[in-house]
Order: sequence, then C-alpha cells, then structure tokens
Amino acid sequence: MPRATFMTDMNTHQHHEQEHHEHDEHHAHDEHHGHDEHDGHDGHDGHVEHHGHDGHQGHGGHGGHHGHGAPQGLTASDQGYTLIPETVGPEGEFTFRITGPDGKPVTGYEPQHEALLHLIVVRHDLSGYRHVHPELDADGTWRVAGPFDGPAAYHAYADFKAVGAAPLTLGVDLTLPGETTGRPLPEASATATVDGYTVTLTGELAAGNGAPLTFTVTRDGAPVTDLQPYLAAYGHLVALRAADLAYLHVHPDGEPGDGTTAPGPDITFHAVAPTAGPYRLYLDFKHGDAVHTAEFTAVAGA
Ligand SMILES: [Cu+2]
Repeated sequence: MPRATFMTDMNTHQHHEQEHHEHDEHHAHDEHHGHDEHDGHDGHDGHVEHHGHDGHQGHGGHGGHHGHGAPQGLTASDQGYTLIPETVGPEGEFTFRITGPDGKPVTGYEPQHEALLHLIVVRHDLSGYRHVHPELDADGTWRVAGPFDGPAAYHAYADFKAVGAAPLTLGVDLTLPGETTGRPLPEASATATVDGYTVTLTGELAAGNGAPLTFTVTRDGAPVTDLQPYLAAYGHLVALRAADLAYLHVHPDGEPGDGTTAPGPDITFHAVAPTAGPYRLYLDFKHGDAVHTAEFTAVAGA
C-alpha cells in the first residue's frame, strides 16, 4: 500500500478565500464501474493512503436524467475516469490526477461556473470541511495548498467535467497518519454561527422528496441583505450523508440577476435526501469579500 509520510505542519489552516462556485448539475450514472484499489504508487515520498470503494448504494436506477438526490462521490472510478491521489507535501499540499478512458491523465476540462475542478475535503467525522479549487499542471496533475485539518481519515471529492464527458464527482479516502481525536457529529440544530454571523435553517430534509431549505443570514441581529454572489449564486450548499459520506448536489432556487432573487438575508436551496437519517450541511456564502461556511446537522425524516 502507499505509505504516507506527511506528519507535520497540519495545524495552520486559514479559510481559503478563493472564489467558491455553484456547482453544475451532475448527471446520474447509468452503470456501475469497478472501484479499483489504487495501489502501485510505492516509491514516492509523501503518499497518502487511499482505498477503493466497493458496494455503494444509490448509483443505480438514475440513468438518463439529472441525478437530483443521487449520491455521488463514493467511487474513485466511474465512466472510465479514475481519481488517483498522488502526494501530500510538507505544507499539506495535495496533488492528484484523474485518468480517462484511455488510462492517461486527463488534461482537458470544461469549467463549471469558472472553476475547472471543485475539490471538497472532509474528515470522516464530517469536520474539517474544505472547498478549494486546485490548479492544473500541463501534465494533468492537480495541486492545491493545504486542504487538510490535521492527521485524520479524510474523504476527498473531485467535481469536474472532462471535455466531452458528463460531469462527475469522484471520491477517495485519504489517511493522514498521526494522532487524531474523533469529533462527534454535532447534534441537529437549526442555527449555526460562523465568523460573527448567525445562520438559521428553515425547512426539513425528507427522504426521497425534494424539500426547500432556506438559510437566513444575520449579523449582530440584523439581516444581511448584501450577500456577494459566487458567480452564479448567493450560496453554495454541499450535503453529506453521515452514514457513508455520500455527496449530494444541492441547487439554489434562483440566482443573482434573475430579477427575483435577493442578495440575502434568505438563501433557498432545493435538496433531496436519498434516505432517512442524519446529514451534514455546509453552506458557503460570501460577505465582506470573505467566504464563510456555516455547518448544520440535519436529520431527514422517513
Ligand atoms: Cu468549487
């Protein structure tokens, strides 16, 4: 197995104030492909451990239409594309490649809301969420500075669209060895605070049914009415299923400039939870030229 040697300097993590982007709709996957173990990377320093995934639910039966509610991000390989982690550098830099149906690293990507690839990294305990935008080398290597929050088991999701292919979200497990303490999933709450903002969630996830989720952003008790767009939205929401870290795409209702969508204090999304149970929601919003992430635990009813 690949072996990680990266151990140091994992404790300084600024929030990356890169542009965050609303993600495109992603197509569901018609077929299951094998989920290969990505062995064979010995001999490189700084490898992170990564494992293939078998036996995932939720990819069947959604062919031919947009996969609202279809979990993604659990498989390292799909539709001929494979996410291959490479190295973690001394400052936590993470590099990876995506190989295509010809087995070679993909170098041609189509931007989705102006980012060629969206990378989500989260610890298995659902803490340490990061949403970053790696840079692509000419040889197909993606690299990004320090998306990790200390030694822990992680799941990384790459959300991209290769030229000529459907949008995909591939995922891999990564382990950064070292002493780590699990962080319990916070209890379900309709209120989150971040960076001096209070965000209140209205609406409930319901298994198998679309439900509106509205987040209301206030600061010092006053509604925030001048949210800044991320290209196509006033907020970016990722929902992860706590049981297995399945990645749900969630789409905003309305967008900046459509004549009806106000820049706060409310941001409304349409979410479908595939199954009942707990989810962790991560809302990125931009205000004061900084990106803030409000996190919620929400339980989908049956
Ligand atoms: Cu992104």
